Amino acid sequence: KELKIIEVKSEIGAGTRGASLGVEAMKIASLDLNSDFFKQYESIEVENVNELLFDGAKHSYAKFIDGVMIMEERVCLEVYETIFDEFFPLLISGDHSTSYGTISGIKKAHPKARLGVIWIDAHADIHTPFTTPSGNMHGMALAMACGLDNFECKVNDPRGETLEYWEQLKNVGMPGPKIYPEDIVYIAVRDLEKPENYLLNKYNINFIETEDVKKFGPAVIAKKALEMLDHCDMIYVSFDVDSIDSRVSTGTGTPVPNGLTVEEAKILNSELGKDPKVCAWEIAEVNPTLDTENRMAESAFEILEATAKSIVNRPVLAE
Ligand code: DIR
Ligand code: MN
Ligand code: MN
Ligand code: MN
Repeated sequence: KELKIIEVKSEIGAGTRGASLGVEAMKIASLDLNSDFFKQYESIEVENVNELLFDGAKHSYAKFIDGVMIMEERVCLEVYETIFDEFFPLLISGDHSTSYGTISGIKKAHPKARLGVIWIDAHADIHTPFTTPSGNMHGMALAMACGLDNFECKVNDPRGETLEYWEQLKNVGMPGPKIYPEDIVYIAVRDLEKPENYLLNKYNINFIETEDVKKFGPAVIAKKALEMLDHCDMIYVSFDVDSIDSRVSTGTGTPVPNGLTVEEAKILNSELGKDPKVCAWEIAEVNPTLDTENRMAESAFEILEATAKSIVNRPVLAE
C-alpha cells in the first residue's frame, strides 16, 4: 500500500503552546537518527489557522471552536482526497483535536463503512462544551465523532455561538455521527474526568488498561483490540504520545504517569498497522518546546517509522 504523509501543524485545540512544532521536531529526530523516512513518501501540509491564537480565546467552553471548525474541514478534505487517490493517510499532527477531521474524511470516502477507532492515549477525549474542565478542544475529538452533547452529565453552561459551532462541527464531511461509542477501543487511558467515566459506563466502551499491555504484551493486546472491532469494516488508529509514560513523554502538553514504554507503543502500533482493516494512522501531541534534547520527538519518530513500515509491508492479498 502506498502511504502519504499528511502534516497538520495545528495547535489551537491544545492548552499549552508548541504542539504545531511537533512535525518539524520529528523531522529533526529523523536526521539525528540517520533515517531517510521523510524522503521516502509523498507528503502534504494542511494549512493551519494558528494565527488565531494571537487574538485570544473567545469561547471559554470550546476555545477557538471557530478555528477548530476550519481545521476539521481542511483535514477532512485532505484525508478524503488521499483515500480517493488510493493512498494510505498517515497523519502527523499537532494537537489531537484534528483527529476528528481524519475520522470525517474516512467517512466521507466510505460513507457506508462501519468505522471502528483504536484510541491510544492517556485521555479519553470525549468531552463536549458541556463537560470540559479546560475548554481545550483536543479533549473533544471523539465526542465530535460520535455526535454527542453529554448534556446528561453536564458541568458547564455553554450558550449561543459556542453551541451553534458545536452543532455545525457534527456535520463535517457528512451530516451526523461518524462512529458509535461502542466502536471505540481505548488503550492506556488513565486520566479521566467524572463525566468521561460516566460516558464510558453508559456506552460500555471497550477499555484496555496500561497494566494489561504490560501483563499480556503489546502484540497480544493489538490482536485483542482488533477482535473487539471485528464487526467493523474499517479501523482508524489514533496515537496520542501522552499514552507513553510521563518519564519519557516529557515533550507533550499533558504528560501522565503509569503509561506505556516506547517499546510497547512501537510494537502495539506496528502490530495494528499490519491489519488490512486499518485504513489510517495518526500520531499527535509532540511538543518540543516542553522537552529536553528532543527526546519525545525521537521516541515518537521511532514509533512512526516502525508503524509506517508495517503498513507498507502488508500482504497485498488481504485487501
Ligand atoms: C482533559 C485533558 N481531559 C481536558 N485532556 C487532554 O482538558 O479535556 N487531552 N490532555 O489530550
Ligand atoms: Mn492525551
Ligand atoms: Mn491531547
Ligand atoms: Mn488525545
